[in-house]
Amino acid sequence: MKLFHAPGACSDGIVLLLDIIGVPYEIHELDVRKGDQRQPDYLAINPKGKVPALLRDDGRLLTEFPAIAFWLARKYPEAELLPTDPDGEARALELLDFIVSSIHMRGTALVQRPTAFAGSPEAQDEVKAMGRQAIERGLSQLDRELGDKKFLMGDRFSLPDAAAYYVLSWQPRYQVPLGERLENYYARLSRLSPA
Ligand SMILES: N[C@@H](CCC(=O)N[C@@H](CS)C(=O)NCC(=O)O)C(=O)O
Repeated sequence: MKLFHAPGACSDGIVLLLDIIGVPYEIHELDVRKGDQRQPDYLAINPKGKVPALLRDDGRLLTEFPAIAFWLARKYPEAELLPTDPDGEARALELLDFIVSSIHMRGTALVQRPTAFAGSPEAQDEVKAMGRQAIERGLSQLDRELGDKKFLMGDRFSLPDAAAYYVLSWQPRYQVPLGERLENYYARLSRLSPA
């Protein structure tokens, strides 16, 4: 299994999952700031030009954080990364999708790369402000979802925590205060990472 990964990107969450599962894997590192993801050799493997992408042992490529995370949880059930009852599974996927689609794609992506969404510097400032608002709303919701639990689904680490791990690790870039509860939660998640 080979993970196409950029350190400091959302693929950090997949690294965390793979390390928790404890399965052997290779890393192919890309420098997304230098534009490795848009080079023809990578586009030939993943035409989306994004990380994470997971090349499975059967030669199939999986992209999109939630799909990779779901596949890993199902492929390695002994790691217990996803509840098996329909209600628990749906709830975990609901949280995972919220973090990736709302906090990352509608929040941090706008703050970190406003040039991808608007042309003029004024419009880019507006995009950044909208992204920051989405992060504020998203983090408040995440804080409510966490409540006094250890992890988002309770006492056990599960898939949505891996997405929360990468999104919270970006806080110095988007500069929205996490608050004490999310700070403690992020510290807990960081202790699970061997990095
Ligand atoms: N929806 C995708 C988002 C992936 C994504 O945006 N990856 C970023 C890194 S966090 C990337 O590859 N950026 C490089 C680029 O857009 O050129 C997923 O869930 O995997």
